[in-house]
Amino acid sequence: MRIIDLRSDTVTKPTEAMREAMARAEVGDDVYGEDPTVNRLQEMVAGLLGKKAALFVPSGTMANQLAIRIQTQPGQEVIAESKAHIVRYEQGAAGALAGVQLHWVTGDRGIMGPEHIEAAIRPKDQHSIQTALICLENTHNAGGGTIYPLSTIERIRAVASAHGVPMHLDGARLFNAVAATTLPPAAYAQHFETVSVCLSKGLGAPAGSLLLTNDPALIDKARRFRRMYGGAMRQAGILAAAGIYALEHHIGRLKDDHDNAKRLARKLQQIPAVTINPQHVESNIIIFDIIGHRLCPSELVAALRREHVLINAVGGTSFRAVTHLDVSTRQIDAAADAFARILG
Ligand code: TLP
Repeated sequence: MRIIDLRSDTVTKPTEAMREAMARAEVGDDVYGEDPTVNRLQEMVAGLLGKKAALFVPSGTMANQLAIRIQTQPGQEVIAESKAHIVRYEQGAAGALAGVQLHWVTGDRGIMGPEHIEAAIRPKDQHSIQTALICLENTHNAGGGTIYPLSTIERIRAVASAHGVPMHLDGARLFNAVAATTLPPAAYAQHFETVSVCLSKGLGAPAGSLLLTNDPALIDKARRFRRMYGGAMRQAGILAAAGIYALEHHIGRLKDDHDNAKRLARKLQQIPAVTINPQHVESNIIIFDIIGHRLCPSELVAALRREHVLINAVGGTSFRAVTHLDVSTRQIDAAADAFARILG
């Protein structure tokens, strides 16, 4: 039986058509700026997000870390939500590589309000550490794929501008927010000095992310640090071609993943041991709790694996399932049946 892999949308494999686009890609040495396919991808994404410049990098983590490195000085502070990817899943890179301290703010399912940000910005006095950057994540992964209301971003932006603090958007899944709201990506991106987007989540490319900004000096700086961090690639056009294909063919279908996520959430809600509010499922990520079951989280994950369903335990009683282009609606129903058999 085929595995139903709901651990992440990062597990998606390139389609035949994407592989063909990769095989056909015109390439050159991107360290010399001579890979035409990388250049085309960078222009395409900059255009989509309404930014002047883009830099192709191997991963979302690198894009986020470059954004932090180029906009801060060691000893400064970066505001981020307490469950943000930058806080939880980047191996402390902001401290290790940029020498900054992260100031965690707890949001509501990952979404911070302007009042939280106002309270977290440090006074500009001799004693206080200085706030150098504010990071938002949209959609918010550990918050359960939550989408920042544009009005909240606008109000946070107003606070940031009043204090002269730049903003970075971890937009690893920005296109999921775009698919869910039908807002253009630039409507979000306009409020941030830097934005990172990923091609290897729901868009289905095998690797690659971009860092975007309007400031050519920031992109030059990012290019140097990309080299320092080991992320300068050569004939990267093969990967960029997958990204171009993904952007041309896979944005529209993200809505199917959101429908599948809602469907799974509604089915999980029928199981008494599961705590979930399907209304909280806004995109392709489902976070739910299993409380008081005889199996501990690792045993539950193992039991589901025996039924060919893969999910992640994400701490305490919480679990995460993520829908994506390699999971059909029929497989969602089969996964829900497996949950019911094990937990019922
Ligand atoms: N997220 C991965 C894991 O690292 C947790 C996943 O399975 O969801 N920003 C956000 C919001 C992300 O969710 C991720 C990956 C990244 C950045 C980093 O992307 P990569 O894995 O390309 O470094």
